[in-house]
Amino acid sequence: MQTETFKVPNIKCGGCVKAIEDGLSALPEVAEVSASAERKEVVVRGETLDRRQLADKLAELGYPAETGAE
Ligand SMILES: [Cu+2]
Repeated sequence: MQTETFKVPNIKCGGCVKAIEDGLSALPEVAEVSASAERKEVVVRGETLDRRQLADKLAELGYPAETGAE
């Protein structure tokens, strides 16, 4: 299992958390998504994750990740 963590500054509330968790969970390679409004962080687990694809999806959902945060 692979883990990718993203810093996402504009997670503001539970609605944002749900939108991100639902949006990323829709990707077939994603097994688990945990978003936190408190930490402004999204943790994704799955097999063969493509970090760029996940970042693109976050941006598409309206929650762009900070670049450079590995
Ligand atoms: Cu929100």
